[in-house]
Amino acid sequence: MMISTVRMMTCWAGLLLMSLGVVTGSKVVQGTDCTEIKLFSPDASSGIYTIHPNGFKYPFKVYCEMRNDGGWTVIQRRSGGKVSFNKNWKKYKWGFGNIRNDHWLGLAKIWGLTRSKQHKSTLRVDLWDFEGGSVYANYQDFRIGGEKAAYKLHVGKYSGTAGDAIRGAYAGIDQNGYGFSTYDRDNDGCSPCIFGDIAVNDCSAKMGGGWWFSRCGSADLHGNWHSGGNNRGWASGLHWDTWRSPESYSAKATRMMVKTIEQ
Ligand SMILES: [Ca+2]
Repeated sequence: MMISTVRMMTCWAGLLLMSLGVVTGSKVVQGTDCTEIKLFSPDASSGIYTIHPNGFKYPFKVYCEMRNDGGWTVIQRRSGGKVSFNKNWKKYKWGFGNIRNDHWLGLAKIWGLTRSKQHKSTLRVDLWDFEGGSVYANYQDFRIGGEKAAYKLHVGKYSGTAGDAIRGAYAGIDQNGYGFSTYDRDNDGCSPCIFGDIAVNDCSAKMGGGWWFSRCGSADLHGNWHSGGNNRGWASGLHWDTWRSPESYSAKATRMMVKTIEQ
């Protein structure tokens, strides 16, 4: 009751309360997500903030990328090999790594961020190569289902320069609509898939890390990180195979982030 009253006041007198913050327990909640924080505080700089999505059980910390086109809540970042993404279901559910550096925010939190009927979310995927270049992919209407639906992926219209790897570099491997898989939870589209003379039952084992694997698909940013000069031809890597295909190029760095748009 207390929290919802404060929330309503936050809506009415956003600017003032945003600057003061709303105290719940030991944490100061600064907004429902990074988009809202940026909206109420246009000068807010990129960094760590505590958010509390509407209807979610508890507040949590995130890294906000504050850009001219709005505040983006970072859900994934990779820039090296220190943080392994070869983790089990529980880790992918709750998140791992350090939000200031390489991390996965967690499926439960991403579900909390994208489930509201009051807004739609845009997913932006940034990819950096070892040659100084970068590309991006934007997906409108990004959301994931709850845990009972295996955090099923939904993405809408694609735009960008990286290509639509979620729908795939060729037909029949669309990852849109698939549940999330980890090495201990198989929700992929292979039972088995035949690649040449290899039968694959478990895409997570083949491509590495947890992802919304189909058969298995062209996107997987959660395989093993590979250093420059040693980043081509690996089955497991930071793959976005509509970009730099067909050489199975593993990216130098990646970032996934979400911006919300009120409906
Ligand atoms: Ca399977």
